Amino acid sequence: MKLLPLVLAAAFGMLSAAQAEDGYQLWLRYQPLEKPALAGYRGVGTEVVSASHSATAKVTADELVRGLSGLLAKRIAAGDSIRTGGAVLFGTPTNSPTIASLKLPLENLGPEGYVIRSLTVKGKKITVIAGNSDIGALYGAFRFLKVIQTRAPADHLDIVSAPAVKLRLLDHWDNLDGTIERGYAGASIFNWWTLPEHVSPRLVDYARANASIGINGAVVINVNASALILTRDYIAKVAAIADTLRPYGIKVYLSARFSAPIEIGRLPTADPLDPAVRAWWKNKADEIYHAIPDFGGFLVKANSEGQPGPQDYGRSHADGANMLADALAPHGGVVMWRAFVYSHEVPDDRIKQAYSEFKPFDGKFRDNVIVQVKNGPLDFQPREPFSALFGATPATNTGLEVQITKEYLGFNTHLVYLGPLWQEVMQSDTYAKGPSSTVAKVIDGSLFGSKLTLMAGVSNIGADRNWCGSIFDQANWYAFGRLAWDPNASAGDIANDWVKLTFNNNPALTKPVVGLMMGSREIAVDYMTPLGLAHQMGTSGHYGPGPWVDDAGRPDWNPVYYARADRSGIGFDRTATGSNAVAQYFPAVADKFSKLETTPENLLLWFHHVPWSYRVASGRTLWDELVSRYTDGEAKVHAMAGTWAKLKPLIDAERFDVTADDLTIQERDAKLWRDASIAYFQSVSGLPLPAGMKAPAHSLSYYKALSWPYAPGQGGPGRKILPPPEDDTQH
Ligand code: BDP
Repeated sequence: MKLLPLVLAAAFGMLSAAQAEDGYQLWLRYQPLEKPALAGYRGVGTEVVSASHSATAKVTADELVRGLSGLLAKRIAAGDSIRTGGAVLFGTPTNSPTIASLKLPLENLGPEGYVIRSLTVKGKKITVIAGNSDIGALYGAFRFLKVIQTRAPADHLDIVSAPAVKLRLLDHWDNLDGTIERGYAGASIFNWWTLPEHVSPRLVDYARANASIGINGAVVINVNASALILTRDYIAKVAAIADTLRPYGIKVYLSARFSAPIEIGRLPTADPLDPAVRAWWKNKADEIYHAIPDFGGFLVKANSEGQPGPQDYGRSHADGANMLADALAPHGGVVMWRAFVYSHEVPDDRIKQAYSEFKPFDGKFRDNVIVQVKNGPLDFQPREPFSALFGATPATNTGLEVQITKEYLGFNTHLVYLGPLWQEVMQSDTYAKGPSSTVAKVIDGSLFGSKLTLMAGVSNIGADRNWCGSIFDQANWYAFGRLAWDPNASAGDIANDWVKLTFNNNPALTKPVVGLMMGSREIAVDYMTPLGLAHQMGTSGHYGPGPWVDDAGRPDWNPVYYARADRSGIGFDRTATGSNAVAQYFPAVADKFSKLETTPENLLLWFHHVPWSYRVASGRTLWDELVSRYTDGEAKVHAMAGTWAKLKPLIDAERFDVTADDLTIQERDAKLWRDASIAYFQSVSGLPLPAGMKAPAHSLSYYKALSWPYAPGQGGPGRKILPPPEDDTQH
C-alpha cells in the first residue's frame, strides 16, 4: 500500500483534500494521530528491532515502520539491535536472546499466539512483541498497531492472545475466467492469465489485510471447481500465489473436483475405491507439494447441486473424503469436505439432508478431514437457526462455513453488518453435552476435544478499488477474521474497532456508525424475511423479492416451498406433525422449537405453519405483525440513511458519498421488498391491511414481472430476460 502524504488532520476526521480515501487501504490506513493524542505515544520510540532475517520478520518490520511512521508522523528506523531508548522489539525466544531472557508466558500460545509487553530492559524502554514463531510476532505487530490506531494507552501493555481456531480461511468462489460466483466487488484478484510470471502487487496488500486479522489460509478457486486447476500449468500459477502469501502466514488451498481423474487424468472412473483413482490422487498430491511444500489441502463440494462425488459410484462421503485425506496425509494436508449437500431426489424437507447424510458417518472420517458445515441448515439466509449438525458428530472434526459475501443480503449495496448474525450462530446452544454447549465450543474444538478446527468464510473480495464493493462490506471481512480468531468475541466491540480504524476515533462518529451497523442485520431480516421466513428471493440472482416463485427447476428451489403460505396461514411445519426436522436437534432444543409458545418469534415461521389470526407477542395477529415488520424494515432503512446524512461533516467526501448512494439504493430496495411481499402475501391471505398501513405502490402482477437478469455474481451469461413491467403506479 502506498503511503499517503503525512498531513496532519486539523481536527478529528477532517481530512485534507490531498488524501484520497477510496477504501483501498481498508482498516490499515495509519493516518497521523491528532496532536493531543500523539503525546501519549512518545514512549514508543523511533526504532523497530528484530534479530530475525526471515521473510516474515522482514514484512513485520516493514509493517511496523509503515504503521508507526504514518501514525506518529516521524521517521522510524529498522535495525537488529536496540540503539536508543524507546524501541519496538519483536521476535521469538529462539531468534532473540533478549526475548528468551524475559521468560514471557508463551508456552500455551501455540505457533500463532503472541505476547505484547511494555518493559524496561537495561534502562531502555521497549515494547516487546513476542511469539513462538515469526508469524505469532507478525500478528502481535498488527495488534500493537491497532492499539495506537484506536488510541488505546500503549505505556503499560500486557497483552496475551492466541487463536482459538486453527484454520481461519477465506473460501474464494473465484473462477478461472476471472468471474466470481456470488461476487459483487468486480473481477477476481487472482489473474490466472498472467500468472505465474506476473503476480499482482495487490496480492501483497491482500495478504497484509488478512494477516492483520489472523486469517491464515485461502482457498483460491470456487467450490464449483474446474479440474484444470489441478493441471501442471495451473499448479505453477498457484505456487506463485503461495510464494506471495507465505511470509504472511497464509497457506493456499484448492477446491478439488471429484471427477478430475476422469477429466484430466483420462481414467475411466473417479471411484474412490478404485486403486488407479487412489494412485492418481496420491501422485497429484505429491506433484502439488513438490511445487508448494506448505500447500494446505483440498476443499470439496461433492454430490451437491450437480457436482460429481463418491455417491456417483455408490460410495459414501467418508469413502471420498478419506481417499483424498490419504493422499494428503504424508504431506500434512487436510480435506475440508462440505456438508452442503442435497440430492436430486427431492426429500420431504431439504434442510434435513446435511444431517441425514453426515450423522451416520460420525467417526468414519480420517483425522485430517474436517466436515465443513454452513451456519444454518439451508443456505446463508438473513436468519436461520443453527445447523443441527453442530454438536451431532462428536467424533468428527466439524468446521463452520459462513458467507461473507452477501448473496442473500442485498449484495454490496445494502449496508448489513454480519457480526451479529455470526455471533448469534456462535452463541447458539446445541445442548450436545448439556447446557452451554455452544456452537463456538464445537468450532474451537473445546466441546469434544477436536484438534483440527476450522472457520471458513466465503470471500467478498474482488478487484474493485475498495476490495469488497462497498466500504461497509469491508467490515464483514474484518469481523470474519476477528471471530475466527476468537469465536466468543463481541460483534459490537469488533464493529467499534473497525469504525475507528476505517474512519476515525471521534465518538461523535463512532457511536452512531456502530449503532447503524449493529442494527442493520435485523433491519434487513425485517424487510426481506421477517419472523423466520427464508429463501424468498427471486431465483438465480437472489437479489430482489420473489415470494411467488413456484416454477424453478425443482420444488425446493422455490420460495413458495419455504413459506408455504395459504388461506389459513403461513410457515413450514417442521415439528412432528410436519417434516420433523426439529428431531435432528438435541431434546432440549427440539422441545423448544417444537412448541409455538417457546419458539423464538424470530424463527416462528421456520418451524411452524401458523394461522394468520395467531396472536404474537406484540398482541397483533400474525398477519398484522408480518405487515408491520416489513413496514418497520423499510422505515428503519430510511432512518439509517438519515443518520448517515448527518455524519457528512465527520467523514471524507469520497467514502461518505458512495455510502450515501448505496443507502439510497437500499431504501429503494427495502420499499420494493416490503411492497412486493405484502402484495403477494395479501393475495394469499385475503386479509385487509392493518389500519394506517400504506398499500403497496403497484399491483402484484407488476412485482411478478420484475427481473434482474444482469444481477452480478451469477457466473456467466444465459439468464432468461423478461421485458420490464408496465408502470402501473397506484398512488
Ligand atoms: C449457494 C449458492 C451457489 C453455491 C452454493 C454452495 O447460490 O452459488 O455454489 O451455495 O455453497 O448459496 O455450494
